[in-house]
Amino acid sequence: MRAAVLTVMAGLVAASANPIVATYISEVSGAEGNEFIELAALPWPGHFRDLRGWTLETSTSCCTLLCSLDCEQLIVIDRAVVAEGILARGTFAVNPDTEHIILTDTQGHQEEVSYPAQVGPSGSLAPGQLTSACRVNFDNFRAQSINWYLDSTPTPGEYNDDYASVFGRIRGSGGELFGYYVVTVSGPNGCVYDDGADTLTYRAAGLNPGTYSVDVEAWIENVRYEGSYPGSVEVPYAEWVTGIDVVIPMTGIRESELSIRPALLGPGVLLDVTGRRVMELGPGENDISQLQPGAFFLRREEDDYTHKVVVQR
Ligand SMILES: [Ca+2]
Ligand SMILES: [Ca+2]
Repeated sequence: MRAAVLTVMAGLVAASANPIVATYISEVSGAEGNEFIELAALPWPGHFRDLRGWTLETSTSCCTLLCSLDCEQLIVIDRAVVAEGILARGTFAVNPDTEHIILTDTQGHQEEVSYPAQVGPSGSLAPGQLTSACRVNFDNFRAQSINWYLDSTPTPGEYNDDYASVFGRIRGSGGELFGYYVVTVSGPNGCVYDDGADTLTYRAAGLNPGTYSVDVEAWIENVRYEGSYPGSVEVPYAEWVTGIDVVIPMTGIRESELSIRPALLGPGVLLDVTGRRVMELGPGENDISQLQPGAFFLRREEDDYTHKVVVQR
């Protein structure tokens, strides 16, 4: 077994793990008479965010937000609320077929969405008159899925729903169960991930219709294996495609990395994937021998700077 020690450096850090990407623009509709932009704090909707003073620009309008996102809340900005000066003040308009939206926080950080360029890498997807562009932003442990899909039944004020998902089982060629795996489902209309620890089944959620390939990286102890679903997977609109099982050849590569895939930051806390506080972290080495293998988040409390780590044994 590897050393179960997590080293926390004082100050900033090693950029070897990707930071979690937080997003706020959740859904966009340019349908005439029903234009709206939905805001949600993703991938953790429990996260409070004060949006007052943030600006929301489109190609033909600009408004300043007057609201905050409370726990699990979604906020809908439309012409009516802007006209009444309730949640925002200024102007508001969204085009259906081509648009560039910029959300700017009070520090000047910007989140941008443009369609059709961004909503589907094929460059052919725009929400149009009858659909909305919806974002999925799930943090699946090490593998964060951020993707856009088109939804024919918009959900202003509710979580986005009609994306497609791919389900299956991950096993070794001798029936082996992997300690940890990451599944990647990718194609011209998007890419999503799932991962799992000590389980056979995966669900990769958040897809547009289209043709996808399914690839897997998997580990038993510190040996890494790779496999793919043979052939491509046809994904219909808003459906669950099941039985996409991947059998992985048991020819692996022994990894020499540390058992913690590291993102080292200043003193903070270790959270589990539900956001529950697992332990306080001090500078230097922290004994994590009591932790089960899996994914955790290191969070520096003073500014919520967060990195994912994966504990493997
Ligand atoms: Ca829907
Ligand atoms: Ca929605």
